Amino acid sequence: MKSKKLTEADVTAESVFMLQRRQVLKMLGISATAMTLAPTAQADLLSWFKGNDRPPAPSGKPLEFSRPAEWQSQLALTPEDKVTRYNNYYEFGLDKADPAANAGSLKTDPWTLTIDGEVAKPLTLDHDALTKRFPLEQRIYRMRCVEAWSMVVPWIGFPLHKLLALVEPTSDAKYVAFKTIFSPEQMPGQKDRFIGGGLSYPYVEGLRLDEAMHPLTLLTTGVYGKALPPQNGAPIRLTVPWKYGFKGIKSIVSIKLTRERPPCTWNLAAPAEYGFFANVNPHVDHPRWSQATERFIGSGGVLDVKRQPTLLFNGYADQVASLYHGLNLRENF
Ligand SMILES: Nc1nc2c(c(=O)[nH]1)N[C@H]1C(S)=C(S)[C@@H](COP(=O)(O)O)O[C@H]1N2
Ligand SMILES: [Mo]
Repeated sequence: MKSKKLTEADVTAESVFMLQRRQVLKMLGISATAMTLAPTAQADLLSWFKGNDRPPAPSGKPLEFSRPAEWQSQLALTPEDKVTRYNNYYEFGLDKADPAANAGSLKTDPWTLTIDGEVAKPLTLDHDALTKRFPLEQRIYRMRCVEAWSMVVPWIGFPLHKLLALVEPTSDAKYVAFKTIFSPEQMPGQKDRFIGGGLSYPYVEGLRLDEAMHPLTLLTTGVYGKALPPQNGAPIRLTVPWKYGFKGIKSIVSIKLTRERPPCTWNLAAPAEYGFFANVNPHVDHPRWSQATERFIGSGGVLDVKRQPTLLFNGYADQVASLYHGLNLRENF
């Protein structure tokens, strides 16, 4: 880190923000004059960040769900403790361990999810409706982060197209825009640039309507048989298995059908590095690292690093390649 202050120029990649906790503390420590934080606010942040003594979220309640054969898999699963303890959720800090340590206090019930915009029948769903309005299915999906690690995860949820059918998109609806809850009181990363990695909040994402309607696209309310823990995006998050993980926006409060392509958080932060489509593609490298292979996070210990080839569309090419017929995937990354 050359300068003591993060600037816009530092907002270039997820890996840039993988600062060690002590580096961030150091930055907070030296920032008393550099930053315009009131002394009490800074003390609050320091005590928050030293935390990891906050109570962990209570385990999610067991869900009722089916296991449709077409969505199960013979792939080895990433163990539950890794799925729920190795996370990206910058609203709660930049370290992979931060979300599990810090998201437990996020209040996810009551919750309101609003679906509106270019629709004939806008809808709001409360917390109970999220798991009761549509039958839940377990779907075992590969999950590939743009940082070149991957997991195989047994998600539980319902296909987004069922919800979209209910609200009846108008003929002007071309895209679907998603938004994470904005609650700086509960999310230290939204309150402070250092903790939140310099992203702008609330986190937003978007899909083309045909991508949103695809049978693989899931609104996810659970994992490993139980309601999602907060660090994985409770009470409801998006899962688009053929795209990089950052498209999978967490803790959604708004779904809006739009005419124009909606803004996306990582694309806004670094448009040359994170495209709107973000389809997993071994042939289109990130400007600063190769996407040809990935580190699979399985049941082994830290030394058991399994490198495997990245698959086009993350292994779902036979199901989704037709969505991109005639599109130059190198230009539209
Ligand atoms: N609101 C919000 N959603 C988010 C993120 C985030 O920082 N904030 N991180 C994204 C990234 S980069 C990844 S890889 C996945 C990680 O999901 P997981 O922690 O459940 O594996 O969430 C995505 N959704
Ligand atoms: Mo990611």
